[in-house]
Amino acid sequence: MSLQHRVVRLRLMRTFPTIIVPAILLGAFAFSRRSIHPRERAAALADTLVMPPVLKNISSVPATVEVNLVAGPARLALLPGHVTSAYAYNGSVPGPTLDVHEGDHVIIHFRNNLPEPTTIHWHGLHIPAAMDGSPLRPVGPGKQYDYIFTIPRGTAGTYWYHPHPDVRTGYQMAMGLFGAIIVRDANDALPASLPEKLLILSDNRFKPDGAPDIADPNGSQGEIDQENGREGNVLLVNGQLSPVINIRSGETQRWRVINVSAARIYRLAIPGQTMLHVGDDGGLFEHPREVNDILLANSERVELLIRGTQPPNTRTTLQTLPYDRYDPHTRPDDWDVTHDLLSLRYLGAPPQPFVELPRVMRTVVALDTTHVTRRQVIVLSQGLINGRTMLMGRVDIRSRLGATEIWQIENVVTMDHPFHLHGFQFQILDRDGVPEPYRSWKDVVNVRKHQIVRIVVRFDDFPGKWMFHCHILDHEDHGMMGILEVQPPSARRKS
Ligand SMILES: [Cu+2]
Repeated sequence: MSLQHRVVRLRLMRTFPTIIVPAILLGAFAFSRRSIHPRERAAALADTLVMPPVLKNISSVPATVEVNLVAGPARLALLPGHVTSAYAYNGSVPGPTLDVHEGDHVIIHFRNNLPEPTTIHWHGLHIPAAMDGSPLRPVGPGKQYDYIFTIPRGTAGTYWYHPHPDVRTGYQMAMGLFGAIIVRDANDALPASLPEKLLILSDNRFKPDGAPDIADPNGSQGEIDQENGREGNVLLVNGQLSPVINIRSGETQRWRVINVSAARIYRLAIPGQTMLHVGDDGGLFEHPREVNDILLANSERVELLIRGTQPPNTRTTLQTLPYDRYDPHTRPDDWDVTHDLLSLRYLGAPPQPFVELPRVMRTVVALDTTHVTRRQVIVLSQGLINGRTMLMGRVDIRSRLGATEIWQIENVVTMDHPFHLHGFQFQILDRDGVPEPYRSWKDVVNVRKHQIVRIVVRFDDFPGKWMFHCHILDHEDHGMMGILEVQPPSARRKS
């Protein structure tokens, strides 16, 4: 961040009052409970939620992150307690986290040890098309590919990576292939002292022996999966069942949450307390939003500040509340059931005062819509985009490098479709004509049943072919996808 930006930020921090929650009330609880034995306290201090390993940087060059990443078969427990044959990145599910800074030069030596073609898509990153890991550039079994890119400035946030081969994305992810990407800003507006947790939310369906239960596409369950997207009845956080996060009364934790589920949309809530929503797909936005619950569609990310507003020695849960994304004809019977994802356990330690937070975290400049060169209508119906399924050899939309466009995404059917554009972050203008209440950077937007969402996007860099698709993996694998070609100014328009 430049000095000028820093000065602006400091000025904004002075202009707006800070958020401080008084800890006085909490103090009353602190001494009313039994005292805890030191040994008990030490055990209680450890979260049972385990963070995925971090990819090891093998480069000694400053601002360079060079890593080895292998996708291959593995024997491990996708369902805790049941070892099975799975797919894994570097032998772990979730895969190891790619932890980088803005401006870093990233080199990923990828090797495909799977018995089938795959790719790695760096979901949400603004990088050259050849590095995007789209279905257009499969990496065959036994083959290697070096993904090389630079992390653009101003893109600090939470992203993720996953396979994106033609037709097989849902299968490979159900087998265990997904991992997180954290892009850091050296001058992050949030205090570095906040404990940070990464929560990768996945679901899966298992056979009795613990192997992923992937339905025969011609059977009745397979047909339902194709319609609804494959939902599993086992909900996992970082591959774990009902793990525990400890929190101290008065503490503030920074959670980065990623929905890697094939079809499940989460509506996250913590009974008894609110959450501060501070970031979206493309990182922090301007002002924290206090929310009771938050919707997290497939492939979306949120950053949340979780404040320890409850008294010591209490416990609550992170839940996913019912959310009706379904067509009434195939809506599952248990759609209205609330699921617990993890426990939030308040330690016995006396409350501490809440940390001060900036009211303005990052300036998100609105994309200029006064020079929009085109308005594009995208119609989502069941399994189709603009009435057709994807063809690898066909370009569906041609745009010019440097153009700013408004895309009007119309869902004309009775189920939600989360729409993802590769390579470019966009801003949501409005949903059914209602202006988006806050501005943030997004790469996926859930377009609800019969909803019209307008987004604005600027193709500022990186010509080439880019996917846009529904992020319900079963829909994507069955062709609910199209190809955008961003053409340099010199290229002649073919149609
Ligand atoms: Cu869809």
